[in-house]
Amino acid sequence: MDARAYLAERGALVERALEAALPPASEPPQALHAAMRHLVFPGGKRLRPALAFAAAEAVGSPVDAAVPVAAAVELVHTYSLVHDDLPCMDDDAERRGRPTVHVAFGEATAVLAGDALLACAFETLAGAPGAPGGERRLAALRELAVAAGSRALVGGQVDDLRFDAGRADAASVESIHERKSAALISASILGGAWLGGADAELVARLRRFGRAVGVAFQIADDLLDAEEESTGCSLVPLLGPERARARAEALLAAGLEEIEHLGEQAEPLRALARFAVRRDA
Ligand code: GRG
Repeated sequence: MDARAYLAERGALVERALEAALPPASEPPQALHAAMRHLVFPGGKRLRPALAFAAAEAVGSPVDAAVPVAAAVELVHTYSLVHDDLPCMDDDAERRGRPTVHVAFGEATAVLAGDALLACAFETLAGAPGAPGGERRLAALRELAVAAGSRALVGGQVDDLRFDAGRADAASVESIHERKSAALISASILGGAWLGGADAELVARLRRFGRAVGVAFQIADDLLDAEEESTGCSLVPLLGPERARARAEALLAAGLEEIEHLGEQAEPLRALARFAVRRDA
């Protein structure tokens, strides 16, 4: 199973779901809606939606079940990038080769576009009144809310901002990775699993899988940046690239063990996990 082929195969489903979730740029206030769409279209790898689809398939469900969660996790991811690029955070002028949202639309509109993307994610995952899924939809929604909150994404970002490389150890770096990156990756997988009908035991296994793969994904991202002399929150300057790579591989192996029993139907999920950590598929 080739991860890039799977990402391409599921791409149309993600684009349609995101298009349906977001107001058109022609709807007032036009600048806000255009700003919301700016970083969603064209997007990045769409890794998190693909993980949601692959998790639904891994638990024996048709992919369609995961559409609401696939759109919602990409919207939360996009909001976090819009805010992360702001002058008060990383102060980046470009992302994916294009001007960031605050450069294109102004800082105030970028803050508000991020806020609206976050709200739009939960509106999308909740669905219209009477939407199918019931308790399972609520479980997926809760996973996403926890992953986006102060004990995960936002708290991880706060600790990243005040990170002190001189005092850090590997455990504190991984704790930030776990909250800032792995939590949303896990919520993508768990949301797909809940909507796909997984039982509690399988959800627990997928939670451990998602945590391991998510942390390994962030280590891999830091290795790509190859900022050995950087003082940022990264295992690479702390352990050196070889040991950081070995840690990512060990996490990947431990994660894959959790889903070993799932058989052929979990192949896309395994392939995406390897791709997230090695970026070579
Ligand atoms: C400001 C609320 C707030 C949160 C910021 C997500 C985040 C927390 C910061 C973004 C920068 C960062 C290092 C995030 C960790 C996850 C990561 C490596 C994101 C990039 O994900 P990809 O590779 O990006 O999936 P594409 O462009 O493919 O969507």
